[in-house]
Amino acid sequence: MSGEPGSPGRGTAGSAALFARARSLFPGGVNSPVRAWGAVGGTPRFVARGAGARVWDVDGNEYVDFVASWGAILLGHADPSIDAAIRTAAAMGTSFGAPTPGEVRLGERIRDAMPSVERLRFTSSGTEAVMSAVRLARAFTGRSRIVRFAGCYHGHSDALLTQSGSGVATLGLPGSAGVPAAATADTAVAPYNDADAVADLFRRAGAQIAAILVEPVAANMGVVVPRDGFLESLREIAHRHGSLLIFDEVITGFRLGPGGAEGRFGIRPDLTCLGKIIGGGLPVGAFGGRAEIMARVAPEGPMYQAGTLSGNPLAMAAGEAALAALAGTEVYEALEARAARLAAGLVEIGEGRVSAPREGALLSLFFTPSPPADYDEARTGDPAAFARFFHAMLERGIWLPPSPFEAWFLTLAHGEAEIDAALAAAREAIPASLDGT
Ligand code: KE4
Repeated sequence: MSGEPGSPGRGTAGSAALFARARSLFPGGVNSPVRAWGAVGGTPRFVARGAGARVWDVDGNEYVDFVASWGAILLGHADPSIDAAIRTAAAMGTSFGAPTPGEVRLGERIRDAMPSVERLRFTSSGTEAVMSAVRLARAFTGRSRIVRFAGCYHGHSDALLTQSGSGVATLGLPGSAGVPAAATADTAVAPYNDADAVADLFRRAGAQIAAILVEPVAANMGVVVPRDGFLESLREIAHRHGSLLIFDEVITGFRLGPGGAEGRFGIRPDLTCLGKIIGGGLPVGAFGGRAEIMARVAPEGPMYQAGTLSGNPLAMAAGEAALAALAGTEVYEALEARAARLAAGLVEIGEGRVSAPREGALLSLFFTPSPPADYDEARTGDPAAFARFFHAMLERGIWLPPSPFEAWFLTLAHGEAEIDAALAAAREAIPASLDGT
């Protein structure tokens, strides 16, 4: 096997050569930080193609893929229905800067699936969706303060880049350079799962708080599930103080079930942010909620928000094909059963030295004896052990998210064989990682 270890058989020369070229072009050689493998080291693999649950790198190495475009791919790579939808749409033009029938059809599908989304607007990323929802909450309430949670990640807009998860956590950054103090002065950060801390913030400044912003299942510090009653407490606190509850469902939307976390937990937020799955792998985001709130959005209302490619016809076509394939609960029951088998298998292999928290089909692995309840606990895991684990799995053909602060993403194409392969690799990789070899 030529090149560094970590490639199942065919070496890494092609990825290494591309990475050298990429580093002269892009900061860190990548177009999004987590792809640079900063937390685990080694040469990031360049993907040549994907199909179903698998991807092949440019050297021809095959992997079972648990990144799945960070959750945007739920049907599986190169899904024929999404491929056909994109081709059909592209043949009629790629973008018009005008309304199209596809955005109406996709918007209706989302509204039918998520009752809290009475009206919505599409964007081209999750960051835009959350940034817009925060601005809308401020416009609707006339207040400026936002409460969010350490370790959650809501995209890279200035006001939300403090103690964030995902790539910010992966790089060990407190926030981001270039964000002026004024931009985060109105953002208060509480520990996830700590409703008392939120109640305390509201006791002190409730009349100035526009919204609570939360990932209903945290998936950007690894997976941290909400304690019983946590989300209900947030709903009650916000309502009592005339603030809004915003669910960031960019990851959980259409992953935790046809109604996302809202449907799974039976809690109705005032605003919801979506992304990833609703675009079928193409650039997309959306924010939506109560009609009276959405009426404040321009051109109907005074809160400005816009986007050249918002509602892009190809993204709408891909999203519509994706949601059409997800209609009904059977697909989710099968997906969740496979995620449950994987999580249980990882814990059994770890013999009390690892935890694998899971909600629905969302799971991750921590080198901690019990599942973390918040960001501080999530950071007690041994990063060196995770890095060893990542590469040991990669060598065995399993491509995990290259950070302990991310979720593992299954697709409908992850069948029993893929779960068996992941557990077989883990049976060697977990002990080796724990023993430092
Ligand atoms: P985008 O702007 O990356 O489309 O979405 C931002 C976002 C918003 N809200 C949540 C809950 C999210 O998880 C994200 C983005 N997720 C990360 C993965 N954890 C994107 C991966 C990346 O940054 O490359």
